[in-house]
Amino acid sequence: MHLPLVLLAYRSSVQESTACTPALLMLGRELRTPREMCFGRPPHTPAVPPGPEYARRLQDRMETAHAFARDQLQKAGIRQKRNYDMRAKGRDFNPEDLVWVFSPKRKKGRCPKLDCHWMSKKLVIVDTDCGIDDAQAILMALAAPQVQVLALTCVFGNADVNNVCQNVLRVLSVCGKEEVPVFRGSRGPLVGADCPLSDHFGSDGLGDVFKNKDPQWEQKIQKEHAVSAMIRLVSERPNQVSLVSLGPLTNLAMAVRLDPEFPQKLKDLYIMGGNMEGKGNVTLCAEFNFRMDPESAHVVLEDFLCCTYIATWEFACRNKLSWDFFDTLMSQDSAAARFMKTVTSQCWAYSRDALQNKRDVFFGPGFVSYDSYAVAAFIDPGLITASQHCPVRVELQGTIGRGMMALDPTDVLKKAHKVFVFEKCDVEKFGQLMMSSFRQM
Ligand SMILES: [Ca+2]
Repeated sequence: MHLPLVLLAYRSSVQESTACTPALLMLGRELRTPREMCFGRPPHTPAVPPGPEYARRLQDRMETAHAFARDQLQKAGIRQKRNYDMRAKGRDFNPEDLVWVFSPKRKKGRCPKLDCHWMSKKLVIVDTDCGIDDAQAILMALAAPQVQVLALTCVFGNADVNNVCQNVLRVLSVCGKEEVPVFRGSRGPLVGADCPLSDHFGSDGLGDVFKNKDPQWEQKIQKEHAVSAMIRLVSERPNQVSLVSLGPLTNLAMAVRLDPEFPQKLKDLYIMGGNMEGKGNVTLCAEFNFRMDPESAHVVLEDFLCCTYIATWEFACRNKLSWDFFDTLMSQDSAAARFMKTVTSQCWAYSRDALQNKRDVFFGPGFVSYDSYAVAAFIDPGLITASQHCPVRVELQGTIGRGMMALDPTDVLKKAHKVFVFEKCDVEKFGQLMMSSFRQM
């Protein structure tokens, strides 16, 4: 007589705890009911005559069954989540993610969840010294439908950090994404300053084309420092947030000094910077982002033991796009394209006069949007078709070598941690991603 009692308890506890329809009672099949619960001694043994005592015992038994059913329901939920995580082909999903469970390709008798490619949004913090190519890279991240930019953290580099903040705000307003928080970070390198700020993209970083400044810009910057914001946002979501670094690595080095666990809490790290062939763009052997703060670059490559991907200067140059592509990109009818056309219009870095700079001398003429490679690799890892997996170290000494990144494929340094140094990318797909990001904004 008490088997129906157990079923009744299941049903009521399901309805109580989930407020779901009786269809959820199907879940009862999932529950593992101990044999003695169904077939053990019924509540009226030893014999109790009908009356208050019998009712009390029955009530006790009901409550035990309720508690058991609730516990089983919780465990079933955890079991289902674990099974999904182990077997599904898609990415992990997190609490509060919205997922679509219907699959038109569903085969009869198979769980639709296991046929779907579940995608939760990829979370990212972009650390930037916002010059023109950063602006383009940020536009790309903001336009990607599967990406959520948690924060933009600013660092000195292409311009003074205050200019960088204003440039980031300008990019956000172009694409109507003012809700993304902007944090001000480091104003200079960890040690000294033996390299002047770049005028590569004009003195303000955006080609010196904007005469009007937003008088309210300072109020739009968050009060919290970029480094503490970075640590907070990542600590709140351990192993879910990627970090893309597009400028000198000062904020990142400070983050690991403040919180040594910070790198382990990151999902992964993408860096635009450094070099792999000893060719430099700012000094003979060093790339700009690393040369602006070699000590920070050193700290990051020694202490960030998370999965790390590096788009070096030579990699970007070797995977350049054509100037014809650039013309098509800029002539699109969108706010982003008009903005980029304006900021590149008077910038010598976007001049096509061949052999005017080191890049053209080494790699021939072409359009290179450096920072976009790091963001693109984050958005679609499939774009990278070849990379080296090896330890790296940044040289701190020397008039020629300071700031240069050295690759160690033969393990001379005996470093346990290896990084991925990009070698080749699918340039056509990269161009398509860039083109579509301009179209959407
Ligand atoms: Ca940059």
